[in-house]
Amino acid sequence: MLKRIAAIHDISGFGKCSLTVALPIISAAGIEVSVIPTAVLSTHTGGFAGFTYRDLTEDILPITDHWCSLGLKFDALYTGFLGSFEQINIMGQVFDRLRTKDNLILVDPVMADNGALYKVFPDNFPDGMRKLCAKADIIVPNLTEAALLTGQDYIEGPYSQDYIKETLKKLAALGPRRIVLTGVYFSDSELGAASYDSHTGEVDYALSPRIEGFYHGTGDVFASVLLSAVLRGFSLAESAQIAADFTARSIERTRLAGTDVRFGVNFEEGLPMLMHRLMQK
Ligand code: PXL
Repeated sequence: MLKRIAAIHDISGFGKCSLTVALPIISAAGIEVSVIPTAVLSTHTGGFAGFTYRDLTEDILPITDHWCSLGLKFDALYTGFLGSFEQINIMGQVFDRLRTKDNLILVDPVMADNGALYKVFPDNFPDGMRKLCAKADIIVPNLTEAALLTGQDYIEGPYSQDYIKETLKKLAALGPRRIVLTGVYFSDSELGAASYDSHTGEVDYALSPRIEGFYHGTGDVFASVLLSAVLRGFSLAESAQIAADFTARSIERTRLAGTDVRFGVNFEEGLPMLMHRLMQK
């Protein structure tokens, strides 16, 4: 039966991230996607001056309540960029209303990159995000977000396996059963993710060749593929590898084309291959 995800992120009109990435990827995976927009922006906030920003905090619970009144059920709830600090608490209420005994909650604690909290967020944002992560089944932080969530100092790689394992365990101690940590590398030639299931203790690495440059929206591409693969029945480790490969190929295509790094990655031309890979389950 067709599965259904509720994706709760902003809409950045230009710059391919959040909902403009989640929608096509999840749909291509053969999964229905409903959306709650957290904010509407002209572009994402990463490198464009003068972007517009319409906060939709007040709309989130009324949308959720309308869905509840219709008896809608979701196989997964997927949150990303939240439009305000207040939305963190509201997201907890959304989970309480839409959680069933067997749906999956994936929180991507989008708030930071390259060692720094995004400028649009207040300093206490990580404290709120830590509480939201406690309600999730899977979280997908990058290494900067992991440092903010666990209270560790951010350090640059290459990392040791011990450091990554320790970080994964500290993140699991916040509450979520499964962690997929992105931005992991043990040498300069590769980059990818580490996955951890705190019930089994299993740690796996999903690495792909590293492509130079910092491209926007790649975390959203990764998390959207990861969740799609998990819902299609792949293991967490397999899903992380599928997501790492898809993201790396998208970056490679974009770099070859010489596209402005703020414009997002060319994931679109990878969708046919992704569909093929995901349909094997
Ligand atoms: O890709 C993460 C993201 C999502 N949404 C908005 C952003 C960013 C990262 O900068 O600014 C609005």
